[in-house]
Amino acid sequence: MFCFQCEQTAKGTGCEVSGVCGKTPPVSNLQDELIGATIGLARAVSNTKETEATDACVEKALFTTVTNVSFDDESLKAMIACVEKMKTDLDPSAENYDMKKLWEENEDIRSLKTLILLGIKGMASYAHHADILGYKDPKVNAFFYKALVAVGSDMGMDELLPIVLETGTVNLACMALLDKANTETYGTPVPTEVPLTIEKGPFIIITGHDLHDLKLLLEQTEGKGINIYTHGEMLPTHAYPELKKYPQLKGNFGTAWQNQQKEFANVPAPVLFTTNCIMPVKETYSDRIFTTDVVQYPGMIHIGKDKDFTPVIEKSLALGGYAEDREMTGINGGKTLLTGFGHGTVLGVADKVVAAVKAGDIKHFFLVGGCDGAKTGRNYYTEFVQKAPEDSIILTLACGKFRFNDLDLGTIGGLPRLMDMGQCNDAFSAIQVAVALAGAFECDVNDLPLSMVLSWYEQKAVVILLTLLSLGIKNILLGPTLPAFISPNVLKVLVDNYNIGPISTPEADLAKLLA
Ligand code: FSO
Ligand code: SF4
Repeated sequence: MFCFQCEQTAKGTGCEVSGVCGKTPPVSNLQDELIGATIGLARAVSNTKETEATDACVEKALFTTVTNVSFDDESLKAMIACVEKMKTDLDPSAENYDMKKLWEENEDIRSLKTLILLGIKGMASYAHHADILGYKDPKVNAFFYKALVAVGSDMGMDELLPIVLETGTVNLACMALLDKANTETYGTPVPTEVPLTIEKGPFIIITGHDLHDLKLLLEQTEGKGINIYTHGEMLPTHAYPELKKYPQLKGNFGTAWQNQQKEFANVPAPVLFTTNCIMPVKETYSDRIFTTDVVQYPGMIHIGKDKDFTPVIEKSLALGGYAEDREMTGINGGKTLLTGFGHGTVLGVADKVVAAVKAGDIKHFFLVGGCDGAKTGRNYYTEFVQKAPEDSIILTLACGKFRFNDLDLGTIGGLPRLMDMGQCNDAFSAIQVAVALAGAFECDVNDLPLSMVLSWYEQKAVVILLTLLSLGIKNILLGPTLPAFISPNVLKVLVDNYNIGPISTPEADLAKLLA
């Protein structure tokens, strides 16, 4: 096996014996085979024509190979067979691609092709969520084929580089599509305080990014005496009017994905995984894990397309939950979390924000966002937020925020200093706010008192980074380490053009960014 797609890759260079994430060599090889077959399908489509079925298939295949999504060889084999059949039906002469060729390529070509491939994996997850709600953008789907064909091609650096940036540009359209899908379906998020106390009685924990699964679970648990708690990236769903109206949507359980093996260990409730970030399931809680959609783990009960959550509901009732209310806290001891500051809310008070900047009450904005992960160096983000000056606003998103989202940072001019914009895909909101601020101050986004301090773990973060670069955003700080798939020459291009750099210490970075 060879895989270097995520931040925790072995030795910072690549997993070759087994995955640090728990991915076994057979699963890794099947995932490569699936991508190779999907490139074959993309070739077939480019010789013929795409269909709704090929679009959905490509999205699903790409999403399935994102880190911490599927550990299940049987479902991967079934997916490969399905992609193969679809390809053969369209154009039997189209050849699959051998991913070994990619891993053995010249390091700069490999680096650029990997950026494209990982970018479309992340983007495919967003396209898939939008698709579930009935929203599609043909430009996004067309790009998946183009990008896949490029990964399997003999293109050189000059041809690949523009496709890397195009990946970012198309992902902006894809995140906009998902934003539209989510807000048109569930309403514009409103600022919402989310309790961390788990009330007594049966409950279900739901994690991942899929709002539609949560909605269906809320419908199916109505009047059953079961409470629902979000986990991880599901936290921002509390802010959507059409979801928060359900009285049994009570609060949030636990922190970010990398703590699940500890946090799920003694909980008298089932956990439903709707998207990624499932870790190898420990025996202590394996009877309580349920998966749905692309998430698959051998031996766990998988809820199929019918979305009948009865097994989860029955498990919850059988386990019964806690006998008394259980007060829980965030990492820093906070008892509640605040979310719901999407572009709708923040731009709704834009005049207030602009006035506070003009009056000198707000001197700087920081976007501290991205994924969480297991590395100890990630304390950087907590310290950064704690040490940021009191006249600064912190915007955040994705699961990295669990390091600091229970901190009370106070307010400026009636606005909370720490504003959670939502899931990783809500980077769209951050971009909207940045563009609006640049408009209000009649300057370039790079001339705003705004700094981006990002954390990455997997492929969605990769594609968001490409989007920011495609918008010409400079001076991004990235941590906890730079990706293994960025070759020295490609890094030089990124540094020369965008001045991207690694995080150092909170003190030094704050001094640099505020200078
Ligand atoms: Fe976190 Fe996982 Fe949203 Fe990622 S839950 S690490 S960037 O999947 O997707 O932020
Ligand atoms: Fe290693 Fe990450 Fe790939 Fe898992 S996803 S095999 S940890 S590089």
